[in-house]
Amino acid sequence: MKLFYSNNSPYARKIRILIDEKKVNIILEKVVLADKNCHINEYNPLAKVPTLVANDVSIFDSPVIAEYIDYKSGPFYLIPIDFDKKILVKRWEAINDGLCDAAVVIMLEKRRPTSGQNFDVFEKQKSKIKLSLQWLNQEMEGKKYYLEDTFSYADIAAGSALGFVKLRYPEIDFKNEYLNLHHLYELLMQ
Ligand SMILES: N[C@@H](CCC(=O)N[C@@H](CS)C(=O)NCC(=O)O)C(=O)O
Repeated sequence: MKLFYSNNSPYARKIRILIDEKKVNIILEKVVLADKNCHINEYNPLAKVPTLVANDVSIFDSPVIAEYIDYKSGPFYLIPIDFDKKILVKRWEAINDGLCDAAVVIMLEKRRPTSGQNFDVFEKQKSKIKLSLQWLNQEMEGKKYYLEDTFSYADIAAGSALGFVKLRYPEIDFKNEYLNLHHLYELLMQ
């Protein structure tokens, strides 16, 4: 199996951490998306990372790759088998991925010439980031890890998303504004 990833992609980082935690033997191939010779579209028509190739089949996007890797590499699972618990984890992943989506939109808008930048885009995406962080912080109230105080894929998704938000927006004061997320992040970094 081979995973195509790029350095700063939070979606790919999520998968790389999962691979590490599950000790799965997967070849990692770094791609540079901006490179004209980048051949990721041979494996994924959307030309996005992460993309996993397993038994000559391309698998995407990151939530699907995660399910595949976790399911294929028992005997312990980081995505619960129990349906209701699994939905909680997948919902949590969706918000964390959405957080990254909003941060990426802002990042791309900032790269446009200043005269062409749309203020409304910044406001709309910033609001999504703020509301998502508030929601995640609230969900973590009184918890060590997200699901039943046990490390799971939900925590990997949060760690990757929070790391990306922290990288792009170092001005966000997690300790004062989102204390539960601050604690979770500190724990995960250990
Ligand atoms: N929903 C996708 C998002 C993947 C994604 O957008 N990856 C970015 C890198 S962070 C990418 O490949 N962008 C290239 C492009 O959109 O052309 C997933 O979870 O895998």
